[in-house]
Amino acid sequence: MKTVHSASYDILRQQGLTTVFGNPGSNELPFLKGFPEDFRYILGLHEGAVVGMADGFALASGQPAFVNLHAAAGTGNGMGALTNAWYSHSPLVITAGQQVRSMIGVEAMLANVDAAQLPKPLVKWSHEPACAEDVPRALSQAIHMANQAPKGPVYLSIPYDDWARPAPAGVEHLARRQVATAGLPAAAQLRHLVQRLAAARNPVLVLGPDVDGSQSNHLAVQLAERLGMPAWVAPSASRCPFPTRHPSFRGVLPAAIAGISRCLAEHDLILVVGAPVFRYHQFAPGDYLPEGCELLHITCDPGEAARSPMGDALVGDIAETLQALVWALPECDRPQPPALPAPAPVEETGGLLRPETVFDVINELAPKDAIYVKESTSTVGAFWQRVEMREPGSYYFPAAGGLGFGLPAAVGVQLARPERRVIGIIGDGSANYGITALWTAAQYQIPVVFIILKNGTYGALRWFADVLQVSDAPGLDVPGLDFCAIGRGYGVHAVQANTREAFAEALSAALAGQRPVLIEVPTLTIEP
Ligand code: TZD
Ligand code: CA
Repeated sequence: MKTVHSASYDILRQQGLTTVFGNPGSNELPFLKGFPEDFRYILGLHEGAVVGMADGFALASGQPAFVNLHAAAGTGNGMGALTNAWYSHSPLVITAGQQVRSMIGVEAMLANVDAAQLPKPLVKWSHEPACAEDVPRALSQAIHMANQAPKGPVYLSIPYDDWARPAPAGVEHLARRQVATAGLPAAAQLRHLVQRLAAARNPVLVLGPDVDGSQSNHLAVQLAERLGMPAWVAPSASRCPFPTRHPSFRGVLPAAIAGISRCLAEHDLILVVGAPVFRYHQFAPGDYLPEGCELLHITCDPGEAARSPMGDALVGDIAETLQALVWALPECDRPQPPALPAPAPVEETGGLLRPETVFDVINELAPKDAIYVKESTSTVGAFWQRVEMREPGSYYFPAAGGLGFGLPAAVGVQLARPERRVIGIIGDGSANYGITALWTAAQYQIPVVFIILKNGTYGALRWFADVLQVSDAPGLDVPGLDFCAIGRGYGVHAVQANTREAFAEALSAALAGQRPVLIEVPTLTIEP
């Protein structure tokens, strides 16, 4: 007899969700019963790490990732990570075990009261099926919801007595369903875009994470070259959409209203692709656009299009639209912008290493297609300047700034991309929010190189405290952490490196091996 359990595993199998990121409790055991051999269970020791790993896996694979959490407490622990998954358009199918249906009302232990309400507003869809027979269909719906543009997390609460129930008639139709989207602009819309771009005197390209998410990086390059446009990365970058040593590359825009207008002052048309307009952070009021400048926005997210305070938007598939634009744009004789000069080496004083030096060594030694998962907030500018990224899918940073992404996501990215080396560059503050992912890396032998930049402080908050003129805030330093001891405690080989040479040696050794390694590097604090 087909059960809700077997029908649901069929759906997961056919839809390619055979990796389960989870942390189990009693409500989830009936789901895990008879766990099929062609599935793998990746155990995380805290739900923040579980969702962070799944997030990295979904972003790097471009496919929905399956998560199984424990009731309300497990969901709550995972919700910080959902802030990032929401803004990075990460297709997470999150399930949580519920008490048996007859004991939810009396609020027995582990009853998730009002379960569907709990993860809102950080999911696209949240649901508890009205009866056991509807669980397989709801699971299918969850997968297709998560995977449709704009992709994002969804949540399903499933009472544990549902799994053993018989599956309803017709359930076999669910597993092979395909839901496709057509996202090409209409001919007139495309013509209008082309006309406005061709008429611009000095257009500029601003690229966001969904360019990388749709693997359109090469199309962005063609577009920039076709129109002789400089290319910036949209502020608060969570992915790398453009090769960073291409002559057109200009860097990441500042995350402030006035700062963006200053950087783009000479332009008369800004074309934003695959990013919100804009992900501001520090409040620096000013004009949204430089004087006399217009903005065009291509996005896969109707919410992004609607909430922008300026410009005209077109909602569509990023890859299809860019490809159509590249084909339709006429040749243009505007010269290519000159390449930026390479960054000069920084002076070391013999004390703590500067993060710039650490990045120079990484740039020298890491494979050309290395993937960087970054969560060290004071070193973002230096990293983008100094570490070359060429390939799509080379950079991941928490899209909502919710710390606890970096360390787990590095593990998830490495699981999704075993053929490329993943280097996690994590601050000594950030590392603590997702630290238990070290255990998962050790147990499953996932060979991430974790580089912990230890400056003893929440560096970015020190900078922010200056901006906000708060000179006396408590709680900004994190002294007394020994990440080598912590790493070893979780089963990860760990070394400390205090000099350029020692760091180069440690990194080379880590890259030569095939096991997870943690390198702790005491560093100076620099400004983001
Ligand atoms: N808690 C969570 C979950 N997310 C956050 N973003 C913060 C707190 C606040 N926060 C920041 O926005 S940056 C930062 C904190 C605590 C400092 C991170 O310190 P770090 O990196 O050591 O990882 P730097 O390079 O020293 O800034
Ligand atoms: Ca720090």
